[in-house]
Amino acid sequence: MASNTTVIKKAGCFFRHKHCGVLVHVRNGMVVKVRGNPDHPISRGFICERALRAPKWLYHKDQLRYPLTRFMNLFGNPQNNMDPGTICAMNCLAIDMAITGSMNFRSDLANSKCVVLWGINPAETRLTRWALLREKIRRKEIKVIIVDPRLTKSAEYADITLQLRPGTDAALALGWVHVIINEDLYDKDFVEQWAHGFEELRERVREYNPQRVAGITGLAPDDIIRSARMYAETKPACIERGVASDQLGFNSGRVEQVRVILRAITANMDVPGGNPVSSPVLEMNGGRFICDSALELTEMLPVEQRKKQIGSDRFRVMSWPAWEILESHYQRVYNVPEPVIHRMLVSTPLALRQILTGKPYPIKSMITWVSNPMAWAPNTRLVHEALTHPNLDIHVILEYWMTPTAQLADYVLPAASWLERPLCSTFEDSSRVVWGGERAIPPIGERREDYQIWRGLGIRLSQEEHWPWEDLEEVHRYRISPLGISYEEFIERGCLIPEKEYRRYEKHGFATPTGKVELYSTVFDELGYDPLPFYEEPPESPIRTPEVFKEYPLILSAGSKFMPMFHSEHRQLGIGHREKHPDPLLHIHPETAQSVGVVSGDWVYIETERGRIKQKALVTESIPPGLVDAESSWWFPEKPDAYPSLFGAFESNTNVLTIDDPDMADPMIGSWCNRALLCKVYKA
Ligand SMILES: Nc1nc2c(c(=O)[nH]1)N[C@H]1C(S)=C(S)[C@@H](COP(=O)(O)OP(=O)(O)OC[C@H]3O[C@@H](n4cnc5c(=O)[nH]c(N)nc54)[C@H](O)[C@@H]3O)O[C@H]1N2
Ligand SMILES: Nc1nc2c(c(=O)[nH]1)N[C@H]1C(S)=C(S)[C@@H](COP(=O)(O)OP(=O)(O)OC[C@H]3O[C@@H](n4cnc5c(=O)[nH]c(N)nc54)[C@H](O)[C@@H]3O)O[C@H]1N2
Ligand SMILES: [Mo]
Repeated sequence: MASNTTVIKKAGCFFRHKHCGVLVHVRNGMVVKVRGNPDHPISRGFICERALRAPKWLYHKDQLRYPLTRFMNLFGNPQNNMDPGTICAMNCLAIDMAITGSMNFRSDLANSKCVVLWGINPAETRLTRWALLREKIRRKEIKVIIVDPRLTKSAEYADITLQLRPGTDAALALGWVHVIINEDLYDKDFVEQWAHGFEELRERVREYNPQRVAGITGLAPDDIIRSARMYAETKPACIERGVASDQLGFNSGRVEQVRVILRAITANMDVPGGNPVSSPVLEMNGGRFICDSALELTEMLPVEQRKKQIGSDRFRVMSWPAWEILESHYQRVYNVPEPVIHRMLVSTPLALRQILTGKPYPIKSMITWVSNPMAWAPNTRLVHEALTHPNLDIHVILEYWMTPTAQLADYVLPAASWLERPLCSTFEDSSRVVWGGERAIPPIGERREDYQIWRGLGIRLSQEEHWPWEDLEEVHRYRISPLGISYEEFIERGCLIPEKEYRRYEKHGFATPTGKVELYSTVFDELGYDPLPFYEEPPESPIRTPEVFKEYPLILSAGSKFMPMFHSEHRQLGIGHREKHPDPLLHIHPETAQSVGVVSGDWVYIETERGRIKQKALVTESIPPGLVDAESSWWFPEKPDAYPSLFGAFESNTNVLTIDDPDMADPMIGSWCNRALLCKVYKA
């Protein structure tokens, strides 16, 4: 091949939680250009600025190319996964599984006539969904209800905007159930045949009348009623959830519980345009695609080892106790060889405390990959203390860059990026679509696929028989082998979208103990939780903690996500993202700004009972008075890596401010509280 020939590789972008199909132009073995793939069935040529700037990102001088030490031996883990999923969607998955035996938090926007954007800002965070929604709005095909304290870009297009007081989501949702039952707007056939505990639910929601809910949420009673009617009467309707309600502490799990109930009683569950029920392992081409669950070998973990999962006896819905109740029902209904997914994640605040105390047993080693806990995890000082504590003998990280977390690790191994490895993803089986893409270039320097590092570890532990595939491409070829298409065809198509069968429950019921959607959850009951949903004030609020409110009179959301950043990534200078968005921003209403003597562009301190950070004020009317929103996960690669700076890890990161007390976490899940906090703001 002539050296100046450009080769085009069909890769799958991995800069966010959706894999757009991209065409990577490679010349002389170098990535020179990335463009959208117009033939990709889902992304259809869409590409965002992050992927456009990928060549600058890939060849940035600070990218890690060589290991910063050698590797060694570890392993042996009772699913002690410290993962942000606890406060990001996987908590909803656990609630959905407990109540319906299936996942239903995803929405079928394409076929829907009414969407509830529940604490989600797709214009900044779900760009392909946003494009689809805009198109449907333009064609007047969809009504839009927004549940968000801020006026986001989507609010311009909304039929009803509900700017509720932060953290009161469960009350609003219960108010909707009240209206829907009271006004006979529920689907009697579905409720009669497929729901368990309707009478108990009716009794419970009696107290959540629109007047009372208006008092809690700060909304007008009429808006609560109108929006409940619109959701219940426009068929089909779906609820598109965002991450804010996953991060409310105490009441988070209850928000999702009521949303499941809403989908069920309006018969929007598992219909086109509603919230499809997904039993991912089943959906994948009838079990013919080899799922993550099948590769994970969850069932091989010895039963006595399960009990050791951190917090398993405490946060029981996202752990083995729930799985053990549900497993036989999954088998009864789905009858597939693989275990059905049921994410079991530990509550990060508990895991960090266990590193420090060594109780109930010591944690001596940690492997971090695709993660920067010094940025994302709650209580940055505690994270720092745990990661530098002598109890933690060894910490290995697989990374692209030196991050504040990598800076504290004993071994830093350079990871191959999405341009240097092939893709075959089902988002850990939470999607029925299988995304695929080829590697654009071989790994640079000594970078390895994350998989190869894990495999190396497995082989050192004499587990050869479980790691027969040498690299990811071999794994991917194996995974699609039962599908009857070649690997090359898979890459060419860019993704596989198996046909969706709706209302499958009509054949075999739901995978719950009653075989129905449990409006009254027998699983929660058995695990020692209230089987019915209820509202509870956030851990910190003008009502629960008026004495704190006196000193910290503003409500803080920490914090909304924004383009072009993805969590703590893309902060390096020289790619173009930081140049566009150089500083961490605090959104503040003009009246609030005036009352604290601040104008746009001022550096301000944001202080809670736990600590203070510095961000730049952005005065805007999109946020209501009394509420401020601070961007999360900030650090500064250009600042000194040495102490006390540590890349500015403590300067502007909202996780210095959030609540990580396990007693204030959601008692079912262990998720902590980043939203609806109390703070004060003053000029720096
Ligand atoms: N650009 C960009 N895109 C991303 C990401 C990123 O970091 N950057 N991250 C990805 C990931 S992992 C996730 S989880 C998603 C998150 O995507 P989103 O769910 O859209 O996340 P947020 O922007 O955090 O929150 C959405 C909205 O919740 C509102 N909100 C705050 N408090 C409350 C409350 O108490 N109740 C309600 N109802 N709403 C509230 C905020 O005002 C905000 O507009 O984005 C994904 N996409
Ligand atoms: N206060 C507050 N905290 C939050 C949130 C919030 O809204 N407020 N949001 C939470 C949410 S929703 C989420 S999802 C989390 C996000 O938290 P994380 O998912 O941990 O995201 P990052 O902190 O950006 O860390 C990702 C790191 O992985 C590296 N990386 C990326 N891809 C790969 C790869 O393929 N291989 C390897 N080895 N490394 C890779 C990147 O360089 C980066 O340093 O943050 C959570 N934390
Ligand atoms: Mo997330």
